[in-house]
Amino acid sequence: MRLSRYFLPVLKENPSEAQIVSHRYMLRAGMIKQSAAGIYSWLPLGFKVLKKIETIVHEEQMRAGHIPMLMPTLQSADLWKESGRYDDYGQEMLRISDRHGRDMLYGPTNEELITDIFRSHVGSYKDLPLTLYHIQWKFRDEIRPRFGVMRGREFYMKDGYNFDLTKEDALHAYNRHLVSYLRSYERMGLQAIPMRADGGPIGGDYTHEFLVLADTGESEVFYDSAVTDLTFGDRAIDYDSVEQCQGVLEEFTSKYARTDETHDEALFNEVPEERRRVARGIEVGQIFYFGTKYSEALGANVQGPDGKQSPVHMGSHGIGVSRLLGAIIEASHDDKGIIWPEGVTPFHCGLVNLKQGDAEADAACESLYEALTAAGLEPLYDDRKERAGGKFATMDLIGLPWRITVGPRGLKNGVVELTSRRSGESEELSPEAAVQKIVEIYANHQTGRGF
Ligand code: 5CA
Repeated sequence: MRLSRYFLPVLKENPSEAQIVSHRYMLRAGMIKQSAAGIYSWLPLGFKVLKKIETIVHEEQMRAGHIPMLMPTLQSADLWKESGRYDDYGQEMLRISDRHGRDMLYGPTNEELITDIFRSHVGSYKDLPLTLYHIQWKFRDEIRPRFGVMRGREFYMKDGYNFDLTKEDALHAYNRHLVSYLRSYERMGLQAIPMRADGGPIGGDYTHEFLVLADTGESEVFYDSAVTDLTFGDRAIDYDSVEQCQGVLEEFTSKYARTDETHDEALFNEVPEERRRVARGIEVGQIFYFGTKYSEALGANVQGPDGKQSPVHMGSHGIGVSRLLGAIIEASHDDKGIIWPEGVTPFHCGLVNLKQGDAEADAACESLYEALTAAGLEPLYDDRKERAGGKFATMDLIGLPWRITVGPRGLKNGVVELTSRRSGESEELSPEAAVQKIVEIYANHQTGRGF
């Protein structure tokens, strides 16, 4: 993409409404624009990162054997009346009536709708196990929408639902989700720690939240610092193996890590004092096992091998896709702007022409642009007639992890400059070697595809 043809409305001033750094940088980097409290338009740069995160989530869900689909944002209230949650959900639910006076709602989550789909089409254990998921906009009329996409009213969420014959099978589905979530967050360059949590309006008493540690997080968390040493890495996993998935769950949840809702001071005190941590975290996902809560309420039964009918065991599993942009920025930035991890960066590298209009510099940039594109990478070429300082400031703000700088002086010696946004270090390389290095860096990252 050539910056002269892109739509990147960066702001020079700090927007006064933004209280935390991710919100500030998302506005300043022209990623989002507020449309109403807690509701945003996703401008091209923000949309690009959103789609990369979404792709990673899809890839990891499908890898775990979960099946993508799509349910609507607007739902009829009837199913919610059947489950009893229409009255229970409270003011967070946006209630609408259509022209015929029928009660509708903008879905805050989809347990009822998916259970209805299940009961309409599945009646036998032979069709199980089954996990269906979608990535769709949700609406929760939060009392205090704030911090930009972190606590929106309209937000983008992956929600998945498992259907199993027995509690044991449903717990395997739970563990599968835990593993796939660890993989997903790591691909986004994040450490998200599973912590025992509370079921809230979804229900169930077996649930973990995934938290990214950050001072600006809304949750208070208590943990054994040893949990921060755990990484999933690129180990192989067989999602059908009950033992392997259970093993990962045990490895990642046996140390003390809880949100304030489930915090137990006596248990916490058993952690060696030097490893006890009280901090804040951003909740980027939650998994639930709630048994037969919805299947009983909505009559979703399956016939077992013994011919008996019983309510199907379920859980639901969410990832805050739009919130993740904020969480990643909170975890990865400096005072100049965002520092995108390679896995989610909107463009793989920036290309800065220090002297636009200089025949040699222009030609070198064009050929770098072509070489990077031919290698399957997406460069963002700043081809505007701007001062170098302004170009660098924009690149630093939008946070592409790598930048190639091209100028007449370097070209005389046959070199361009390759700079890491994270370390700030630069090296001089031939244009071919710079391309090669970027190609190698991305060969080691499973980047989410975007568009
Ligand atoms: N049905 C279940 C699991 S699919 C569910 O709704 N879980 S949830 O309530 O925990 O939401 C899942 C994730 O969505 C949360 O972990 C959080 O990351 C994200 N989320 C929830 N509320 C908001 C909000 N107001 N703004 C942005 N993201 C949110």
